[in-house]
Amino acid sequence: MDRINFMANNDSSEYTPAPGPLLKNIQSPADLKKLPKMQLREISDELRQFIIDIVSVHGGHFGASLGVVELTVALHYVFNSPQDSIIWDVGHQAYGHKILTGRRDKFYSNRTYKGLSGFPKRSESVHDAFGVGHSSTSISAALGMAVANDLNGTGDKVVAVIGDGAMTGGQAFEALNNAGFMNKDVLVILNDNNMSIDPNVGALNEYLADITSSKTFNRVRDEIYDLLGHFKSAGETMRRIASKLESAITAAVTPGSLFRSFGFKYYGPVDGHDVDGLRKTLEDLKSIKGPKLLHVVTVKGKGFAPAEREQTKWHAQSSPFDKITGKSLAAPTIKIKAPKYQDVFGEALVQLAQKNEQIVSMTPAMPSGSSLLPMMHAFPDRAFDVGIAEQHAVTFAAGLAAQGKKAFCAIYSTFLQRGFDQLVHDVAIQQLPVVFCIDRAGVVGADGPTHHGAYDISYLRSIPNLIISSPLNEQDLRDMMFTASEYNEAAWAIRYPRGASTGMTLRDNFEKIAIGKGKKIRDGEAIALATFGPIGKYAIEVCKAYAAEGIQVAHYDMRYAKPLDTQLLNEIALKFDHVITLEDAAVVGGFGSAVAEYYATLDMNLLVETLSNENKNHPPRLYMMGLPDRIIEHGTQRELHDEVGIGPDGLKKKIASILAYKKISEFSS
Ligand SMILES: Cc1ncc(C[n+]2csc(CCOP(=O)(O)OP(=O)(O)O)c2C)c(N)n1
Repeated sequence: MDRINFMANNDSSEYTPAPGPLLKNIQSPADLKKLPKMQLREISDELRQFIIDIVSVHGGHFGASLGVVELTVALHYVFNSPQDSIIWDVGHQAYGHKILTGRRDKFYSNRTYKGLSGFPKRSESVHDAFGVGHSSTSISAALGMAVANDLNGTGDKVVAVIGDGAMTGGQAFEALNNAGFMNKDVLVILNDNNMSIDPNVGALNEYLADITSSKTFNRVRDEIYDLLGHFKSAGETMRRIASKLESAITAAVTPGSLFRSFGFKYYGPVDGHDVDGLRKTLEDLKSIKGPKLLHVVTVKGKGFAPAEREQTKWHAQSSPFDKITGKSLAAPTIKIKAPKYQDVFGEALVQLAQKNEQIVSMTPAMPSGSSLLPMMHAFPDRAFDVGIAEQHAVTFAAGLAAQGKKAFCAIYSTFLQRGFDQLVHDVAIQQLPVVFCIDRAGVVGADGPTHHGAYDISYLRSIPNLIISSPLNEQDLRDMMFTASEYNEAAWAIRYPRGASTGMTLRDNFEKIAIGKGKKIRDGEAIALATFGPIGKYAIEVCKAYAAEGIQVAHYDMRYAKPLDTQLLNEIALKFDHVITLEDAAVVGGFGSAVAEYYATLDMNLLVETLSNENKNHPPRLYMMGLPDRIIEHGTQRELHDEVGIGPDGLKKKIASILAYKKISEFSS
């Protein structure tokens, strides 16, 4: 029944901590159901300990899974997966679910190359009802499944587990709106831990906080009930009035009126760490028809003190830590690390904002991840976390730009996918000069296919009034940001990858870089590499290696995918018969495609006539290296680059094969 198909994993540690005595015997939800109710607390404790033990060795998302241990146990105890579908929004909280559904002994491979995915994934297990990674999709998927179950007459149940952060995403509200109206049998569990990755923000968050802290609601409710008590001791008419008044007031002031207005029955808030209470509530809810929302209050990082204290830091851990103190056990590094591209962005933005008071900035829920925090601290009135709301972030930036502000929208490539229409409709058509700082462009590593920033060049390149650039290194990133900050003719997208920059020494000042112009990095003969973005580092490495063997391969850092530096491409076309384009992005519609489009329409004869006296009547043969047209799974960035052949080895091989081909063709001609 399981869809798991693992490849052998030879290189990473396969250490698996010993599971507790109850957990040891659980390979499926059916095994869990064999436990008597009174052992649910014990199994929850064992599950939590197992998550702590294994993540402390192998890393991964952490706080969110600890927070839903009891909910996970209760859900699998009461519902009947896989017939009943449990959909985990985002999915970073589903470690307990994976461990209880047959993947405990493979969990060491979580997020590693060819190992388990860090998110629920349909191809991995029948218990992963729906693939996730981006937030706020669960209610839509649940509604679709509920309608299908209805049409099929199965009577199977559907549950969506969604966090308070994910609930701020517009799609969640679109789905609530539709589900309440369609009156289908869907259970939405709102897992409210008052946290996104960073502290959750927005009016919804305050509404939920009001319910859970009970400050407003409970006080008002208690006072009204006291008052009603007096009425009730009066005569029959007064009692009837009191009763009517009570229901009206109850609807108005008891928690959940927002969800009720969407057509959901609201239950809660309930303690999400009381597994017995959860089990009972879920059993009751199972037989209640129609759209229902259960509001569960949990603590992110529950049961691991450092994670409860510093919830943002412990959202995810990439290196081993002491499972009691939380202290990092990563080997100390002597080498001073190069700053991450996102940190270079964060620092440069503050410096630019100091000089230019029109600069404002926003992030959809990733202030830590995209390093907007320094700007938010330095200029709290000019930097905004808008919640998990990418579409809104883009149009919000456009609104600011319409009023003359220079908006820097810090956004991950993969999440900007959500804002495509806003890019076209609100930014490009109105020619508003928003700067998009597109983080996590290219493969991101362990988060895998839902998070790779593979498509941004392809989806941006077709939009007019938009510059698309990518720096070769952190100095260029700073200078591109500066140039973009002073450019007001159109929007500008600067893409850069996850992780460390080159470590070069940076100038304090900013310098303008020419728009639409690339740069020759190294001269050469016969073969030219035209690279786009920081992946050009592989070209630098490979060209050096070839030079050591006496073979000169030319390298051009093209800097812009739009506008293309056609002058430089002409020069390359005249000089080289073989050109390799290299990018960390989908080849379909990417930078290489842009070059191919240009060369396909290039009139070589005209070019030769005007620029050179060489006898060349065809454009160079083009080799486009980038992400192939298939889903790229998870692994380290380097493993993935190597797998698809765009790492240094792949590049060397490609050059070698061209050299071999040239030799043969020279010989035979
Ligand atoms: C569309 C989208 N934007 C941003 C993210 C990045 N992200 C992953 S988890 C997360 C926080 C989710 O908060 P919540 O739903 O409350 O879950 P919790 O981690 O608190 O359990 C964010 C912003 C994402 N996965 N999807």
